[in-house]
Amino acid sequence: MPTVREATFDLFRAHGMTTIFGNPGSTELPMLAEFPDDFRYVLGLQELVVVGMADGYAQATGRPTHVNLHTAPGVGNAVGGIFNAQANKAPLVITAGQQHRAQVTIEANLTNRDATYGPQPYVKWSHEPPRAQDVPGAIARAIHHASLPPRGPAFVSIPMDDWHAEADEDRARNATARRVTGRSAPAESTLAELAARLNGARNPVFVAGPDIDASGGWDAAVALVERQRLAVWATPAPGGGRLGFPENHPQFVGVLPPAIGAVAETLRPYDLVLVVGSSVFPYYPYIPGPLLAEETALVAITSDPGEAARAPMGDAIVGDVALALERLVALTGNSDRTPPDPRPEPGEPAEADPISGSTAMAALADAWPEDGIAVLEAPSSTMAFRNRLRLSRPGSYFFGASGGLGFGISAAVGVQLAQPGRPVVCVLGEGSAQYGITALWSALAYKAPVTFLVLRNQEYMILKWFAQFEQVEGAPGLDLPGLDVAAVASGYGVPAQQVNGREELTAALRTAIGADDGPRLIQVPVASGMWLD
Ligand SMILES: Cc1ncc(C[n+]2csc(CCOP(=O)(O)OP(=O)(O)O)c2C)c(N)n1
Repeated sequence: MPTVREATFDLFRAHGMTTIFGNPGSTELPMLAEFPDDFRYVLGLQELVVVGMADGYAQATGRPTHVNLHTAPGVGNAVGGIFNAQANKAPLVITAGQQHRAQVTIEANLTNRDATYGPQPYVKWSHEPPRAQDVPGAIARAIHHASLPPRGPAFVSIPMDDWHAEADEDRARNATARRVTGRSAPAESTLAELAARLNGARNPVFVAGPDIDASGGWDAAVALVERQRLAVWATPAPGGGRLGFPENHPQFVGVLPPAIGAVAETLRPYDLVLVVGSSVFPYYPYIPGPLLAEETALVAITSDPGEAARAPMGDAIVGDVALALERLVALTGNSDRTPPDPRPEPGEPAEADPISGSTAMAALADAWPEDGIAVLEAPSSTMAFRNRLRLSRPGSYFFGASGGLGFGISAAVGVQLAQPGRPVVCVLGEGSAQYGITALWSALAYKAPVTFLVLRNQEYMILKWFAQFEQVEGAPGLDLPGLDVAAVASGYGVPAQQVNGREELTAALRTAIGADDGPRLIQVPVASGMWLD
């Protein structure tokens, strides 16, 4: 008779989940005992980065990914990362240890009281099995919840004595054998109606969201846009955790602004807005105004019923984004509309000492490898990055869609472990870098050859910008004097240097991106400012 532990590891094997991201404690050791050779354990030194690494790995592989945390304090540290993973729609199966069943009721030390409550608002399902024999079935259920659309984290708390218990062989075998799939196309008649609306529209526009990339709809999006000669906007940057469309394409016109009034103004020229794979919309600052101009209609296609239900305007069609796009390509005709004017090439940024964020992004664009992947967490240079890098391949851009910092360094490590053949470059503000800083150790330990580029402006620039916008004066805590991330990285053993100016930066980036034996970190002083181009 197999133990619960043996049955559960078989379940993980059956789902190809043989990489576990974790930070262990005494309550997890029974699960990790006699760790099988065909599994890999990736250690993160704090739980926020454990979840962040798994998030990057899950998104870059497209597969459910196991995260193992230490009872209440581990889950507590992880909650910011779980919030990110939910926004990123990362399919995480999060398990956490729990006190021995014999001591839960008396609340012995490290009992995770009300274990299912901790992560509850941010997970699709939160559970502690009533019997040890239910553990494999509960984890199987968590895998299915995490993997079904909309993808996202699911949580199971497991008392530490459960692992040695005898499994219920029949239940475990059935749980391991089951396959659950959830890709469904919208009804053909609904898509045919939408295709007719598109064909008949005077000036329709396409808004590309992150789920185009996640669903594998990239080529179909390009085919539809070209056939219908649509202008393409990217969904507002805060929610654009992935790119939905090649940003060097002549029909790509820019990134939508992230506020109600400004979105309506930008979309005013269009009579039909087709939003694909995005919420409507990931707004952030509140700039009031009409949701859309009166003459503008909107239809969103999303695999997420929650996104469809909460959109404040327009129609929504729920179904798999890639399948819907493929059908729309077949159902729409070739349009003879005039395609939009291509957006201008970025100009040479002004010379200054220290360089601007725009100049730093120009240097990165010069050094950019064909098959590079970007992980971005550099708030005041986000728009300069989007304007200057213009990434054109699927699976090449990851951004924390919730806005919770700590995603950058850790997700970059996870993405690199998932994509060992592609160079990963992680662009960071020096403030943002601190939340995930311990993941530098994991990058080195697992020889993940990520190039970290740290923009050092000695402040929380974006918060100063928000302070102006919110008409807040005299707020404390917005300056970061003397924070030397290169020195911190050296302490973790990561080869690191500070460079100055565009030429030194370009040369250092080329060298670092070319290295494949482990991580490198480059820090460059940049001037204070919001870098929009
Ligand atoms: C977990 C978390 N804590 C705090 C914030 C608020 N916050 C947003 S941006 C920011 C500062 C980022 O500073 P830095 O990375 O140096 O970038 P800069 O704005 O200077 O470009 C902070 C603290 C957040 N988004 N997430």
